[in-house]
Amino acid sequence: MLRSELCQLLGITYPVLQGGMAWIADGVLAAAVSNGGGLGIIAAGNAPQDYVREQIRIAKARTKQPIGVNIMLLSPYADEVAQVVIEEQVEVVTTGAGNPSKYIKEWRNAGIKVIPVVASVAMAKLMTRLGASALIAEGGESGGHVGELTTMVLVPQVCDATPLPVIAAGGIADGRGLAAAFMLGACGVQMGTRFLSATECSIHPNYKEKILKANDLCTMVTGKRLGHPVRSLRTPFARNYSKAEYGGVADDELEAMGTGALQLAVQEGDLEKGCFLSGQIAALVKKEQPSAEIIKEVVDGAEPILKEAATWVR
Ligand code: TUI
Repeated sequence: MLRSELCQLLGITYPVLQGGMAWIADGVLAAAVSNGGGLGIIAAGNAPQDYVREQIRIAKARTKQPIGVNIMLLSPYADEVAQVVIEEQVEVVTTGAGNPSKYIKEWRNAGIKVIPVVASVAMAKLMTRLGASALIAEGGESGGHVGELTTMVLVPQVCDATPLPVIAAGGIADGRGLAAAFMLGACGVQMGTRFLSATECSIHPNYKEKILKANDLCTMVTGKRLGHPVRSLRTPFARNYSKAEYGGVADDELEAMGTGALQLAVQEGDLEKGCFLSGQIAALVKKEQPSAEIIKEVVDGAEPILKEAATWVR
């Protein structure tokens, strides 16, 4: 069975994490992933602390396995949510879209395993120095907030820069991706887009359908001008936003255009005004299925590849 040091570190069966997708990854999805042997992660996104606390309790009522919370560092509620994970005794915290330095010591003192997402070698080195338990090296193939580097380029460089376990993310949705991540030196993967099709993922049916119908060129990146590049499906919203971004619309107007667009996609399935976050790998997501089945399929797909690799002529 495919296992790695990450399984021991986090107390999970398979080295698979579910990405903390804002407004999407709730307590129900996280519990299903953890019950399936991976690590389920609740996304705090831009939500206030009460929402996050409620989702943690929902997850804990559904699973005895460890769960994680992803703290989106651009959130106005990041400081409060940082306390909630301590109060609710969450096992793992991942962070995204920024530098979590000021929180790490307190989380570690509370016995929480801290796994920051890094998008550069410099950030990987800083997080290692400050006492992270592991790192997620996320390439720009991923959905949502993206860095500059691709997974192929980032993962081996982060592995060289740290003695910590490295989890690869961005562009991974099947056994080939998991095997490739191991080849690059990672000891686990985080998948977001693949879990959008999970039975337990409660996004609007329009969102699921768009993911299941996506092709290789279906995503684009917007938001670079305001310094927060975000990858989403190429929809009317993304095209209009992009036009505004490069057409001289003022910063505050641009900011206002993006506000609430993700919720409109997730909750209303609004095909015109919704922002449908997705990674570039959406075309590999073929059907709706339970989270546990997704994890099993990915792990079972990687095993023969990694076995065969041992026989390749070098
Ligand atoms: O965080 C994500 N993905 C996300 S967060 C999100 S919600 C959102 N809402 C409004 C604006 C932006 C996002 C949707 N998707 N992924 C993890 C990730 N973190 N990718 C890249 C990074 C990252 C980038 C820079 C981590 C650290 C970093 O450091 C910069 C610095 O030096 O502070």
